[in-house]
Order: sequence, then C-alpha cells, then structure tokens
Amino acid sequence: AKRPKLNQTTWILISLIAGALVGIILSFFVHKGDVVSAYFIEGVCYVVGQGFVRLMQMIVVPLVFCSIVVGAASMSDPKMLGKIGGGTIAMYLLTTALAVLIALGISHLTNPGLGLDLDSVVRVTPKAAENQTIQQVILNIIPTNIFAGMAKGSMLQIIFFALMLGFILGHLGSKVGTVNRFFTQFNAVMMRMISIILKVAPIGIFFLMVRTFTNLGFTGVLPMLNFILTVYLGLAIQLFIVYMLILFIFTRINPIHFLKKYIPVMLFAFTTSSSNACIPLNMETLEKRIGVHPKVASFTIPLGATINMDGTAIMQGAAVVFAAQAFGIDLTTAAFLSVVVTATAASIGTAGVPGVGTIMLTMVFTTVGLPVEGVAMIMGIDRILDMGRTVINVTGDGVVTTCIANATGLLKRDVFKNDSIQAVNP
Ligand code: DAS
Repeated sequence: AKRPKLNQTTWILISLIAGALVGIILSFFVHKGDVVSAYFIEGVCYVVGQGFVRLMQMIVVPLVFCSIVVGAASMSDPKMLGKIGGGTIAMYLLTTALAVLIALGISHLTNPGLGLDLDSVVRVTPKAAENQTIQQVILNIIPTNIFAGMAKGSMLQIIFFALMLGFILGHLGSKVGTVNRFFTQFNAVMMRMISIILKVAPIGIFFLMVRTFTNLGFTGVLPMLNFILTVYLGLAIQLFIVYMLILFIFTRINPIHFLKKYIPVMLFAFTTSSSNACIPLNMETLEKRIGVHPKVASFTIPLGATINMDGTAIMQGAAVVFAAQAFGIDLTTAAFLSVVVTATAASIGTAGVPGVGTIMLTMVFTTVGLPVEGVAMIMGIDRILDMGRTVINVTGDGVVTTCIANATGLLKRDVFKNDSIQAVNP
C-alpha cells in the first residue's frame, strides 16, 4: 500500500519541533563560540527562514487587493457589506477589550512583577512608538495615493480603495466585464501562487525555528518566567474559553473539530510571529477547510490582521500589572480602564509584523505613567511572547470571520462537515 502522504499540518508540526530542537542544541555550540554553527545560523538559517517569510509577505498586497475587489464586486447589496463590516468590527473590538480585562484579572492573581530583583533583568533600549492621534488613524484609512499605500503595505488603505473599486465594478456589471474577469482570474492566480509557496513551508519553518531558538537568549528568561507564564495563561484562556465559547454560541461548530482544521494557521503564526504573513494561509484555510465564503474572508482577514490583536492586548494588559508591581507603583481603577481603551486602540494601529506589540507598549505605559524601562525589560524576551500572542491574534480573526460568515449565511457547512482534514493545497 502507498505510504500515506503526510498532510501539510503534520509536516509543519514536524519542521517546527525539529527546528526548535536543533536550535536549542546549536545555541550551546554558539555559546561556546563555535564559528561553524554561528555561520550556519546567521547565514543559511537566516536567509532560508526570512526568504520564506518574505515569499508569503510578497503575495499579501496583490492577494488582499484582488480578493477584496472580487468580493465587493460580487456583493450586490451594500447592506450586506455594512452587516459584515459592522458586525466584524464590533466583534473585533469586543474580543480585544475582553482580552485586556482577562489579562488584568489574571495578573492580579499571579503578581508577575512582585519580588523582582530589577538589576538581574536583561534590558534592551526600547524603540519609541510613533503616537498617532485617533484623527490621524481614521484619516490614514483614506489613501492620498493608493500606489504609495500598496508600496507601504498600508492594509487599511488597500482595503478602503479595493472596497470602493469592487463596489463600483459590481455596480457597472457587464459594462466592465473585462475588468471584472481580469480581477477574478488574477485572484485565482494569486491563490495558486499561495499553494505553490506553501509546498516549501516546512523547509522555511524549519530554518526559521532553528534561528529563533538559538536567539531566544534563555539567560533573561528566569526572572521573567512568572510574567511569561501569566501571558501564556491569558492567551490559553482567550483561545480555549473565550474563542471556543463564541464559536459554539454563534455557530454551533464543534470547537475541537474547528481547531484541528485550523491548526496549520496557528503553527504558521507561531513560527512567523507575523499576522500579515498569515493572511494568505488564513484566508485559504477558512475558505477550503471551514467553508467561509471568499467574499467574507477576503475582507475580514486582512482587516483583522491589522485591527484585531487580542494576543497583543493580553500581553500589554499583563505588562502593565508587571511593571506597576516591579516599580512599586499603585495604579487606580481609572488607570486600568484607560489601559483597556489604550491597549484596544493600540492593537488597531499596529500592523501585523513581528515585535510591534512591544513597541506599542511604550504608548500604553506612557498613558498610565509607567516608566518606559518596564518595556526594556520585556524587550529581552519579546520573541517568546510574540510567537504565542500572534497565534491568538490570527485565531481571533478566524473565529470572528467564521461567526460573521455563519450570521450572513455565507458559511458552507458541507465544506466543514467534510471530515477528511486534507492538506490545504490538494
Ligand atoms: N507579531 C504581531 C502580529 O503579527 C503581534 C505583536 O507583535 O504583538 O500580530
């Protein structure tokens, strides 16, 4: 009998674990000053790992632009778009605010910042976040030059223009049939390009993990262990309780079954620490394995990767309590409430790329008057936290998208029921 073909999830899992193990082993050699392994890590692993992430990032802008144009063009009544958009943004904001509250609550149980010997903590200089006013964030959605917006990868500007363009194409119908067909066909090409790139995912992920795990810097971990565990506890509650409850309440979908089909996206988020890089795989998994209609996922997933970062909000909530305790500062309830608002607002303004959540933390800390040194302490272990929180960021997008698709009758249940969890690219 033919050896059963390992499906994509298994390959990604194997490459993730193998990469982590090799990385940990090599970190001892590098620590001893072994030159060969240092060259292997900073040479081969860096190029192959980052090269793979860049391949996935390369298709994000054309894929998001095309799939939103095609999606909006096929959405005949504007009310439907309003329903999808309004419902999605409302659920994104609610789940993020809830995430911060969970993080604040747990942190008051685990007290991550108590009894900390501040001198033993690894410090790196924090990068300052550019503070955008609410007006700027809102105005920044409208592109002054869409080609500049695409070049910069400003997701909200691309979404705004693609929605308008798609809408008008749909409205003009057969008068612009050629243009419509162009976008539909180009979109199909983009989806094919994703599945071709995903064939090399295990290789890219292996080398990415080797380098990540050699650079984790375990020395700075011990004093921050309580904080790291607090964040991961918050992430686990958000994933296994909040998201699974929401999913079951709104769609009656079996959460375990959903997670089994969705795991490739979560592993991909863990290894890349970038929501943006996950957009193609997130959209394809939701469409092919969960049964979400493309015209929903093509809009809600890029939007979510930009404005919905529940994992980041959890890290920021826990970081506020950690820093307040570490520096012996008593924060009032009003201060904590302003953290909920600021952390939710911060998650809207940050793009889904590695490390942004901690850079935005300077904005949250200054809002509540916490010393920015607290951010410096967290920078040292940022990657360990980033991997976990990005998994929650993208899973939150996937769960809300599934609920919205179901609420608007755009969830094909037969796709989901198809039990064979086959590889995403057949
Ligand atoms: N890595 C970011 C993301 O892609 C999250 C963060 O840095 O907080 O979602």
